[in-house]
Amino acid sequence: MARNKIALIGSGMIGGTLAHLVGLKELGDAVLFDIAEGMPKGKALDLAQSGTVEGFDAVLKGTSDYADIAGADVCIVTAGVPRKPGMSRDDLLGINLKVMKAVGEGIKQHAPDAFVICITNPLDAMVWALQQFSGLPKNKVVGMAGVLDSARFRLFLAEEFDVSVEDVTAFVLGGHGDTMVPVPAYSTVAGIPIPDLIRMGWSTQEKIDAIVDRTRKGGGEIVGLLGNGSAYYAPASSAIAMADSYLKDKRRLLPCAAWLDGQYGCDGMYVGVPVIIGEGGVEKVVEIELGDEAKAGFQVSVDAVKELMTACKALDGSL
Ligand code: TXD
Repeated sequence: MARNKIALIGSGMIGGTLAHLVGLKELGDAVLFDIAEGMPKGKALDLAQSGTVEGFDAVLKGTSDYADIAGADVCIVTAGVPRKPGMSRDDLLGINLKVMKAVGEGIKQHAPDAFVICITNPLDAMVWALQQFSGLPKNKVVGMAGVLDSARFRLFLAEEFDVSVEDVTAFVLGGHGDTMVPVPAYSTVAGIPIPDLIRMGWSTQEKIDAIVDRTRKGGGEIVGLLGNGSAYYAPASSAIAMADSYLKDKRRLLPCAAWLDGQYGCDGMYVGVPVIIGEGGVEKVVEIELGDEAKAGFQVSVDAVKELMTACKALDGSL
């Protein structure tokens, strides 16, 4: 049986880590695509050589030619540029929007049947633009942010409660980072909701609020410590969890930026909600009832995403 083919569009820090995970987890063969010429080839060769030691047989190929992604089962998109000093948000948006256009056209032409996971920031607007430019079915184009935000939330909660990360589940909604909306009532330790744990004296509301705040700023904390670039291990692991659920039809329920047409009062946009990912892509958007606080927080998130979409439309008339 042929191995799965996973195309990584953008072979920088996250792209390289994704390829390593694809090999280690034996998810399939990986194509590392980048506009930079030698770098993806060098990474592919280095990673293939790590496979000799690790004992995986994946074919890893570096390329700058979209033809090489032909027939990919999954495309994970990290292509773009990070914000540099002196660059406004609109400058960044303009550049990454053009990148999404090129990537969308490349995927449309060479891998129209793929499940596409976008990681490029600003996430919720870029995944929307990528779907529009590629014209792929909306349930086959999804954005990664919530899995990462909830992973950060879970880690901090596990540390606070002094329990295994395995037993902590966290529920987050909304846009990536600052506007994420954690829902403590649906976040648990082995099924015990956080509000109950507070009542049991395991923590205090103040401590949980501080953890929520740290989670929202989780990306910035790492950027500050690294001094150069942004997080890549946890973002790569998060996208791999989504790809794995699709390729193995696991039907995991994960928070992802998904296309909404009416759910949560949103129409024609992408924002972070719980979805089921299976062999059909995003098979279901799970609509939960939100309390007033979560509802208000979600609306702030939605408005922020809409503002970015308006800015994208002003930059590219075809949107
Ligand atoms: O939760 C999330 N969604 C995120 C998002 C968490 C962490 C980082 N997040 C964003 O992912 C970050 O703000 C960036 O927009 C992406 C990728 O992060 P990474 O750390 O991998 O960035 P790099 O190392 O700069 O890699 C980007 C690569 C680089 O090699 C460029 O040469 C390439 O993208 N690039 C392109 N590839 C293909 N096609 C085009 N047009 C292109 N332009 C740049």
